[in-house]
Amino acid sequence: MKSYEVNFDGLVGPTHNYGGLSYGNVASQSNSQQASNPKEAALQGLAKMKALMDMGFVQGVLAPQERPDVAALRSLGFAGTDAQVIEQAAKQAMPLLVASCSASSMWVANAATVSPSADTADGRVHFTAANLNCKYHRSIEHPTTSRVLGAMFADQQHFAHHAALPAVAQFGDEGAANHTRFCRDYGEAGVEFFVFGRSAFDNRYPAPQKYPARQTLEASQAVARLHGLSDAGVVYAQQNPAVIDAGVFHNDVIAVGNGEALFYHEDAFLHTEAMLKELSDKLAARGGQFKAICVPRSQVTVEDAVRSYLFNSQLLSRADGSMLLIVPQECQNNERVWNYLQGLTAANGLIREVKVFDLKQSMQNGGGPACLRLRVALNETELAAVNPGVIMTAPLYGSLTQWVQKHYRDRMSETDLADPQLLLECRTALDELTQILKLGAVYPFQIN
Ligand code: SUG
Repeated sequence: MKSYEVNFDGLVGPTHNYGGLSYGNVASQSNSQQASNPKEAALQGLAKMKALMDMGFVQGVLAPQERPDVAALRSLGFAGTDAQVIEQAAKQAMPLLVASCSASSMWVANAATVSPSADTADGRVHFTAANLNCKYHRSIEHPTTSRVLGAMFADQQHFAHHAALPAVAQFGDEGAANHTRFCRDYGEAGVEFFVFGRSAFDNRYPAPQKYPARQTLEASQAVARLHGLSDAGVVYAQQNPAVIDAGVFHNDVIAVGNGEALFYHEDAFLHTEAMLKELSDKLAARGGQFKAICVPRSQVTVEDAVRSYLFNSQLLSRADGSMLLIVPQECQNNERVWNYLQGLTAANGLIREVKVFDLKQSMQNGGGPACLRLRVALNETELAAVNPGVIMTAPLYGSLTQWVQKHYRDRMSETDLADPQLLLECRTALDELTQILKLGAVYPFQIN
C-alpha cells in the first residue's frame, strides 16, 4: 500500500504579534514590541502550503486558535463581560493580555508528537498533544489543539489521541519539534528519534546554564510508552546544553531528519558517535540504511544556524529518491550558510535542491518552515479517513486566501490587542473558518 508523509501547516491566526514571550528564543526576544503584519504572515504561510501542493506533496492545514483567550484571562481572575475582561487585563497586567493573544499555535511542530501506525503496538496512528508548559502563552494551547486534531483525525479505527502530559516542568513536552522518524518507506516500521534537553529525575544528565531546556527525557519516554513504541524502534539522545544556551530552544533549530537521513550540525548533540551508531543499527534491523549528513562548525557556526534557521528546514523526498530542502530566506542572506548550501547541492549527494521561502513574519518570532508544519505519515487507507476539509486543494487555497484578505488586519501592535473589537473580529473569522475546513465546533466560543 502506498504511504505518504503529509505536512499539516499551521494557519497563522489573526492576532499574530511580537510579544517577546519566549525567553531563550533569540528572534522572539529581539523583535519584541515591533509591529507585526498578521495578513502578510498568513499569506506567506499559505504560499508555502500552495507551493508544496503544486510540487506534488500532500499538504494539509491546521486551524489557528481563539485569541484573545478570554477564558484563560478569566482563570487568572479577570471578570465581567468579555470586553471588560480585556479592558481590565490591558490596564492591570498587559503581559498577561499579550500572552493570551499570542498566535503561537501557528508553530504546529509543537502541537503534538505523532507516531505512524507502522510503529505502534495497536497499528493506529497515535497523537499526544504537547503540554508546552515551559511558556505560559503556549501552555494554554493544548485543549484546543486536542479538539482540532480530534476533528481532523476523527476515525477511532485509525487514529488514537492522548491528552497532554501532566503540566509540570518535569514533563515539559514540546511535541514534534524534538522528534524525528527514520524509515526506509513511510509505511514501514521506522525508528523514532526523541531528543531531550534535560532529565527531570536523573541529575547525571547535564543541563543548560542560561536558557531553559524545554523537553525532558521523562516526557519523551512517556510519549513513547503512550504510543506503544517498541524499544527496537526508539532512540533517545540529549541535545548539547551549550547549544540551548546559544538559542537552540528546540532540536529542530539544529537538526532535521527524513527517510533514512539526518541533517545536523556538528555541535547539536551529546555523545554523537554512540547516538549515530544506535540509529544506524536500529534502522538496519528494520531494513534501512542510515545516512548522516553533518554540517561542520568550521563552515556554519551555531550562531549562523540560529540566525539563518538552516536546520529549521523541511527535508522532503523526491520521486527519484533524492531530497529537497525548503529553507527560509534568511539562509540566502547569510553568506556562509548560502555557500554551504551551494556546495551541498553541487556535490550531487542526497540533497540535490534547495528552495527558498519568504516567511519573515513567522521567522521574526523564531518560527521557520519546519516549525510551521506537523508531519503525519499515513497510508492510503488512513489518508482516506482524514477529514477531507483540511487537505489542501487549489479551491481551498483560494478560499483561505480570500478569508485572510477579508478578516485580517495588516498591522498589530500592543495597543491593538487591547481593542475589544479584535475579539469579535477573530471570532467571526474563526467561525467562518470552521465551516471552510469542515471542523465542526472546536473553539471555546462555539461550545460554551
Ligand atoms: O515557542 N515563538 C515560538 C516559536 C516556536 C518555534 N517552533 C519550533 N522550533 N518548532 C516559541 O518560542 C514567540 C511569541 C512571541 O514572542 O510573541 C513564540 O512563541
